[in-house]
Amino acid sequence: MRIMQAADYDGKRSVETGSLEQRAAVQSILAEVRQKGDEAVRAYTERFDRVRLERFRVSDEEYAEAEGLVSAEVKAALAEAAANIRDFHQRQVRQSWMAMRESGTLLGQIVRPLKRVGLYVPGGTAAYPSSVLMNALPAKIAGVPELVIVTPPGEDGKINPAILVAARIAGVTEMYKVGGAQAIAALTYGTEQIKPVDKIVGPGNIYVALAKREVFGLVSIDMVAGPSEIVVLADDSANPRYVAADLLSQAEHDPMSAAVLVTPSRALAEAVAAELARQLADLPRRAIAEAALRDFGAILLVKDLDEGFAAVNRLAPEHLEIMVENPFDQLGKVENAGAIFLGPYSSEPVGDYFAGTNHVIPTNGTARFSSPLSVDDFIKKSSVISYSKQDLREHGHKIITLAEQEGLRAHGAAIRERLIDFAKEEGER
Ligand code: HSO
Ligand code: ZN
Repeated sequence: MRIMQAADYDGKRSVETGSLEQRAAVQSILAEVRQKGDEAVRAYTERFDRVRLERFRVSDEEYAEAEGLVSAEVKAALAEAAANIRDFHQRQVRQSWMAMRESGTLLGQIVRPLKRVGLYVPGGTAAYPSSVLMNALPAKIAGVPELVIVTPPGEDGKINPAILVAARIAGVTEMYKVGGAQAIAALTYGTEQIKPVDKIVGPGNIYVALAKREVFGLVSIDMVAGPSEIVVLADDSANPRYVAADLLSQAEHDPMSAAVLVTPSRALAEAVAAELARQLADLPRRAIAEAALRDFGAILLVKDLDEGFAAVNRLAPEHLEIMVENPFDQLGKVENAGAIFLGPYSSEPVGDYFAGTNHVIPTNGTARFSSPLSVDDFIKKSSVISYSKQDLREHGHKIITLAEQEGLRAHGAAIRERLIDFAKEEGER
């Protein structure tokens, strides 16, 4: 991998906005499904997934059949991962609150779950059961009563059994064999077989991403996440074998994944470059990882750790590993990073699968202003105002002042109607 100065690497990857043709295709799919419902969904499924389905909903028998197709070992590991994810996300739950003032006024916030959420799960080789858990469990913990999965069927009309098993572990029992932009359309507008949702989450291909962007506003969506990224900040104390292996773990996701080492040590830089070449050799996804390292990977030399943190904060990576002596002493220097892994044993895949933190994390520098998927993404809040007579009597004239300054007479009048009564009561006393 290229070794260069930190200042020469910008790491920005263009956000996929799709070609004109792709956008037009998505728009016409959305319009068709909106007009014709299931009939259009069926036709697109036949065209893109090469299977004709009368009913889209996955049956109880299909869930049961999947159970027999997944090893006990995988099931047990998924179940334990799910328990860890629940544990971590349980701590994010917010309480509704009310605050009463002495004047009798009460203000508060009611926290409620979204009612119905759709989770898109990609098909093919990008069908990750771990991502089903990461998206579904925070929704469940938020208290979302209706959580539905849409996912494209294979040509045999079936769904990857591990996806079904993960869904069952997460407690999702409503699943439809529909993918692509037609699935996003069905979730947005509703069809005879699929009821519309309030929010759509989950990763998908370019058509799914474009469709989500298009329907945003009619429904809510999660972030549109890009290819995975990892930045490792390491000094001489780091093991080059570990560093290289962790870089490769994210490089194998996508030819556009970014894997970057930032280090003040030239010796480590060279050792990691050699390790990368060695470890790449027998990876099944070597071609993908190689392309990612070639086009978006780099080893950045810095003069010291402080310059290293400046580079990290500029990149705002999805995943940051800190492999230096006493990593905790350095934690405060991280301003922008989606997930921070400390020390030699916090390898990134620990977070992808098992620790309990969410693996849906902002990419492409967006950790500057956004956060990993959490329970917050599945709730909404309502403000509650119960104003007391005493407060309105005391402060009403200020509200009238502000309303009149804005030229909004009716606003002022709404307050004045009450103040008139207060004045009358005073007079009667
Ligand atoms: N690292 C990916 C998530 C994932 N890894 C799923 C393995 N499976 C998100 O950045
Ligand atoms: Zn991963």
